[in-house]
Amino acid sequence: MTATLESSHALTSNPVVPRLVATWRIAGRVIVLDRPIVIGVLNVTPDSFSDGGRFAAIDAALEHAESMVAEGADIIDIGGESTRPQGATAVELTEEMWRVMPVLRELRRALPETPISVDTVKADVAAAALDAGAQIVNDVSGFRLDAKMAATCAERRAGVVLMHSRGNVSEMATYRVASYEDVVDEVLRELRARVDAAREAGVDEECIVIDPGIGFSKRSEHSLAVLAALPKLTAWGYPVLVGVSRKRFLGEITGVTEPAERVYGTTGANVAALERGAMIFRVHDVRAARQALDVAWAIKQAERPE
Ligand code: PMM
Repeated sequence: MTATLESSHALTSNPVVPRLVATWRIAGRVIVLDRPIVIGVLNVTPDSFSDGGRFAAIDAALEHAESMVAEGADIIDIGGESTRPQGATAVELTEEMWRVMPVLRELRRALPETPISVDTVKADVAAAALDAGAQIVNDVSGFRLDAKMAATCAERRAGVVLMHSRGNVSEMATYRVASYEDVVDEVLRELRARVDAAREAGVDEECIVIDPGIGFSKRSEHSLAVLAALPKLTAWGYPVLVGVSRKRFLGEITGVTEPAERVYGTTGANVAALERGAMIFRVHDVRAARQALDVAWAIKQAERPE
């Protein structure tokens, strides 16, 4: 672990010592984690192609990405395979490429300064996206499902998000694989194994971000326990990402059944995660996340020793 990463995380609860800043290396660029990083979600699944033709869909995706950047997104995460419990059937490689690549190429042209992440479990999609200018691979399987994924990312020195989940694409967002004796211990152990595997395959530690996988093979009580225990994850020294946006556990707590209306619950969970050391936030509602996290962060920065 580099001094920068270790020191920054070790010092966040000790404001007396000057704070060093953590970084995330992503294919030749560096993201400085000196404030919360907001990742805007750009799903290019069939639902997003449902009205209008294909070109209209690409235009709409671009417009959506541009508005997320205008609202304060630091990174755009583009995904062509749904993991939602109701809609998750594995997508063929050619179909996923067809969904993701044209949008990604246009995005690269329209927003040359914005880092692009590709949300995929397939090494071939990751390779094509990285070669077309994406810098980050966000793998919700933590490199479990494609044996070539780690080497694909390592060769290109891509930024990687290693997320905890269990099972394959069609079961990972369900409760089928959600039985735990001690959810925090097991998630930590299983995610550690993914980090170790990535390191062994040559992924640079400065490229790694870890994610406990909120709502993935986890019931609400599991997601809450894992969020409460985030300091155990941040203690490893890798930047921590959380994806709580609009998720089912928020609906179960608040009674809000429509995912798009869960922005207040999302905000609460993001701020609670920031307080526990998460620095990267994957969200649908960028404006709300940007403002809430910037304010919570400013308060944290104003902490004084007792
Ligand atoms: N959640 C979803 C998809 N991709 N990636 C990461 N790293 N973390 C997450 O929590 C995550 C993810 C599912 O959410 P969506 O279907 O609403 O995009």
